[in-house]
Amino acid sequence: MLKILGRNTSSNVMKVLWVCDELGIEYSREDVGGKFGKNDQPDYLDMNPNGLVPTVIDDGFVLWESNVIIRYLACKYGHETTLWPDDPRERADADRWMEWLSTTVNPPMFLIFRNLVRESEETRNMKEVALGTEKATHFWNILDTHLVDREFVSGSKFTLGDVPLGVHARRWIELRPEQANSMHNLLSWFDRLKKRPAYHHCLIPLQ
Ligand SMILES: N[C@@H](CCC(=O)N[C@@H](CS)C(=O)NCC(=O)O)C(=O)O
Repeated sequence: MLKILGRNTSSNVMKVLWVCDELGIEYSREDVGGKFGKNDQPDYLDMNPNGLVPTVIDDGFVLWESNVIIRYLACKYGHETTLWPDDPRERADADRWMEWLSTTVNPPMFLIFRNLVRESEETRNMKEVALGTEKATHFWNILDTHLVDREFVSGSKFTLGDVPLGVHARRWIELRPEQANSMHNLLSWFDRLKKRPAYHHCLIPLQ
C-alpha cells in the first residue's frame, strides 16, 4: 500500500491526499513535519535529504516533490481519468498551471499564510502581508479572468492543473476575502471544487 509521510495540514501533502482520493488509491499516512517533527531524523533524511514533506513510498519506491508525486500517481493509476491527459498539448496545459502556482503564486501566498496563520498578532509582519496581498491579487485576477468561460483551469475537464491552485485558492479566499470576493469566476470554480468529495482534505482548519 502507498505510504505518505507528512502532516495533513501541509499544502503539499494536501495535493497528494486529494489526488489519492480522486484516484481511489489506498494509502496509509504518518504525521511527519511541523509539530510532529521526525523530518530532521537520519532515517527520514536518507529518503528525502530536503527534510521536507511529503515523501511517499510506493512498494519500495521513494519519491518527494509534491507535483512530481501527483503526476506519478496520475500516470500509474489514472489512465481512465482526465487528471493528466495523454495528449501532449492538454498535458502541457495542466502542467503549466501547476508550475505557475509553484513559481509565481506560491511566494506571495506564503507571505500571507505565514504571517496571518503561523505568526502571533505580536510577531506578524503586516508589511509582508500587504506586499503578498498586492502581488497575489494580481495573480489570482489572472486566473479569475481565465476562468470566465472555463469550468476548470484547462477547460471542461478536471486535471492536475486544478490541484495545486485549488489547495491555495481555499487559503486565498479565507485569508483575503476582501480581495477574493470580487473574483466571481474564481469563486464559482472554488464551488465546483468543493463539490468533489476528495477536496475535503483542503478544507480543514488552517494551521
Ligand atoms: N517543493 C516541495 C516543498 C515541500 C515543502 O516545502 N513542505 C513544507 C510543508 S508545505 C515542509 O516540509 N515544511 C517543514 C515542516 O512541515 O516541518 C514539494 O512540493 O513537495
